[in-house]
Amino acid sequence: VPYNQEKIDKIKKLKKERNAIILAHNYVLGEVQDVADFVGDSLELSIKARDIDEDVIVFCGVQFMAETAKILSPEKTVLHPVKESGCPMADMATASALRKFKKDYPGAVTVCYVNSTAELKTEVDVCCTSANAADIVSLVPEDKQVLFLPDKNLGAYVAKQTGRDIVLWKGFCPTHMRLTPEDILKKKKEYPEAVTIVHPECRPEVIELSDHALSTGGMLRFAKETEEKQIIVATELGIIHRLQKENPHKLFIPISEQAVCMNMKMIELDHIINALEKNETEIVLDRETIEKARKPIVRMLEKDL
Ligand code: CIZ
Ligand code: SF4
Repeated sequence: VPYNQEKIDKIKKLKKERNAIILAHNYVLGEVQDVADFVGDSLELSIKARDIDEDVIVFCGVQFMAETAKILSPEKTVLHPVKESGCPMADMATASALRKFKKDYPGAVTVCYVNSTAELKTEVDVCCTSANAADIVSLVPEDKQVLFLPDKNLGAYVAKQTGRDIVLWKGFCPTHMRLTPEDILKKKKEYPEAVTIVHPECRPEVIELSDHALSTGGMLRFAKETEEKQIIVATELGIIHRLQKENPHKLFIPISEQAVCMNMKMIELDHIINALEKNETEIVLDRETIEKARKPIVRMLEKDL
């Protein structure tokens, strides 16, 4: 019996009482992933949030993810158990700064990584995630300039994949930026047989040294399908929980102990109990923001620019 069985039981009971579903991102604490009804990357979580039947969504991830769930299911109650859990990358691009920036690129198409605020999404043409960024950029007509934000690393990677000339915003993920080529080289030396998978939020020189750049959802699929037995994982450490659970006979080697996003680790079981008992903290967005921010997300989901 897990040491926290009492809390798990309490969450199950509250969930039934409130007709709630728990969604969690691949980076949150293992015990939170285990109590969730669905765990995924941000694209999978968006699709799930759009199609949900329950009245209440408890979103265990960072703020922008809970906002995206609210935008896609505005009639549902969306609870974010620790409201301080934000994404520093999302905060690197404000709507007013983008409005100014766009003036220099009239006619350009703005492609916005979902790791961004709801307010920013009201000012962009289409969203993407790390799982579909190249597909989405490929939908932009060849004669149009692409502005990509907020992540310069994902943007540069997509430019390389698609062969497009992309104007990059200067945002980044502090967690992935901490990972260096030396980290990869060190692990490769220790595990010469291993294959390396990397998140495209990493620096270009880190991606360069890896075998496959994938979203967290892509990493999980890769790990299941590959014949490889040793896999170096260059992304936030929370993903190791599912990788190891779903592939008990393979060895997953975390790139570095530094690869931790503190924001993703804030949510604990007690916060989920509190969220369901006290309705904390409800995501509230005004009608206009929801309507405007919804457009680029729906364009992404329907691949219709
Ligand atoms: O926050 C991140 O870095 C995300 C959304 C990763 C992923 O691939 O799901
Ligand atoms: Fe934001 Fe990076 Fe944390 Fe993802 S891992 S939530 S991009 S800071």
